[in-house]
Amino acid sequence: ANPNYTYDLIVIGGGSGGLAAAKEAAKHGAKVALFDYVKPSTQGSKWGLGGTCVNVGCVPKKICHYSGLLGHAIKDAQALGWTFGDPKPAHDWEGLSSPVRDHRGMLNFLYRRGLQSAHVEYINALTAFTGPHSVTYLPKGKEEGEEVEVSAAHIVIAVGGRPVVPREVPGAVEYAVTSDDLFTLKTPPGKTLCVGGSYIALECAGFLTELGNEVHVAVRSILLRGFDRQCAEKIGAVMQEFGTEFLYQTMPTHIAKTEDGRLKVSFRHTGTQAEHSDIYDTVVYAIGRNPDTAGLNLKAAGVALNGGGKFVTDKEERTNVPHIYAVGDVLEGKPELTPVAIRTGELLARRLFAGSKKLMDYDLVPTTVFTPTEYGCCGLSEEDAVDRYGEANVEVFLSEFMTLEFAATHRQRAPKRMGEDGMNELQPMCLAKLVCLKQEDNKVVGFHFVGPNAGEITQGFHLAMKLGAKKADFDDMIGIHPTDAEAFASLHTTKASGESWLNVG
Ligand code: FAD
Ligand code: NA7
Repeated sequence: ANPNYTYDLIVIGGGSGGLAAAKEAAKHGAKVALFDYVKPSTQGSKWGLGGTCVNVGCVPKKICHYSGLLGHAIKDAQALGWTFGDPKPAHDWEGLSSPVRDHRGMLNFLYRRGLQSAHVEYINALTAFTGPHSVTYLPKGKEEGEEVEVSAAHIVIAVGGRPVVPREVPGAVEYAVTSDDLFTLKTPPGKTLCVGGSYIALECAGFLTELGNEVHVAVRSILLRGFDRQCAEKIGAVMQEFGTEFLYQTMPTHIAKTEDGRLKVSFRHTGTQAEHSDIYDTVVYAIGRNPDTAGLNLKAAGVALNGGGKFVTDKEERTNVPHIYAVGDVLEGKPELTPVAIRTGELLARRLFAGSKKLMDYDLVPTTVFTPTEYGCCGLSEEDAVDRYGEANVEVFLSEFMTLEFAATHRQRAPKRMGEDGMNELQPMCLAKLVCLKQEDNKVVGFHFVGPNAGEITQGFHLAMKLGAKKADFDDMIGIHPTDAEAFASLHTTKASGESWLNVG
């Protein structure tokens, strides 16, 4: 330990990245302090140690997603011989939000204990820089003026981000909730407006629809920007068939409380400028997240931010100040995902305290959008592959099909969608797609799967991609029958052939 400093390492932020860095550093003998403090959301929600993922992100979201899937499974069960007595199956919001709260409480406890057994000093306080090696905080129970200053040889910033609530939309700050509040709302969400067209808006809209709520999604442009267009559109189409209502090119302009306590939302169409309004019980904003860096007093340490409040780091996650590092959602241009934050934090700690040279590899990071029909992907979208390699060098193999189980249960469209085009059964809801590089023997540069359990399926194929799998390797696979993933062993139709890639029956 360096006697000039209180600690070898100070970590600011006890989320995915910060916890991983702190524990790994302590494992290699470093004296570590970790600061974590949660500022209340615009609606006053607060939570414990663990950061976004554990408290208001991946974990509660996945439990809600599972609850939604179970709702659909109950319908399938009835089509396959199950009967349910009286009263009929119905969803009780408190019956979901209460286990979400309990699970989160248990994880908060486990994380606190984990820091204790790793010998990391956990300081539950907001902190800010006072110099290049020092930070200040107000210990619990102390009054203003009794702040304490501590120092470290190295400092890791892992403060993550918070959801954007647009101050320019009157009523949004007062009445709208975000993912910081939604999973533990005290009252059932009821008729809900989700604002935003990406990952979080669609996941929230998806499970709320599956739980039986009327859900509208206001999308200002396109769905899932940055993802493969065909897959993004498939997700939109399938969600719509399940009953989610999309209001495209539409932005809320005003939110007001009605006399009976509901929310009147005024909208404007971004093209025609036409206005309309509707009444909701809940409005959820999911229009992106801002890095939580404004209160860090970075100028005291001389650390620079980009225009969006994020850190531009070198390949060792170093900021412009050599002993100050950043990991997780605060990094410019890196995926905002928990496993990325964790791995980056661990590798950094090993480089600092265990003599490792290994760098974080941000290439081929897999991800999954947990909409009712999930979408998992790894590598390039078709559009990005064409941009990078040229259309002539890209071959796309694909197949659309229906999951056997859903076909057998004759899954139906949402009641209000029935008969619109004379069809009551769902269109094939799975899409398996490989984006390949012709000039490299059809090396797979993009893996995409829309369908049930896409998260589980994509994890394994991520390994194949890391190992440089080619289309011929996929063709050599023996399928596991009957599964959806076996489609990847027999993708014969190319998009360029003009043949139909729809496989029915
Ligand atoms: P965070 O986990 O946000 O932790 C930062 C911590 O620092 C927070 O506790 C914060 O309160 C604290 N802090 C901030 N400022 C200070 C300060 N000055 N002093 C002390 N403490 C401070 N990722 C996935 O991989 N899969 C998913 O399915 C997924 N789903 C998501 C769903 C939702 C709704 C959301 C919002 C996110 C989701 N994510 C998902 C993203 C994932 O949660 C983040 O990428 C991850 O949590 C980032 O970790 P982090 O360490 O950068 O920051
Ligand atoms: P993203 O991925 O940053 O997407 C933001 C979405 O919100 C996107 O569809 C935007 O449309 C839309 N948006 C942005 N600003 C507005 C305003 N002012 N009004 C209406 N709509 C708007 O955010 P998420 O919250 O979904 O996810 C953040 C990360 O957390 C994500 O990377 C996950 O890893 C976890 P656009 O396409 O820009 O027109």
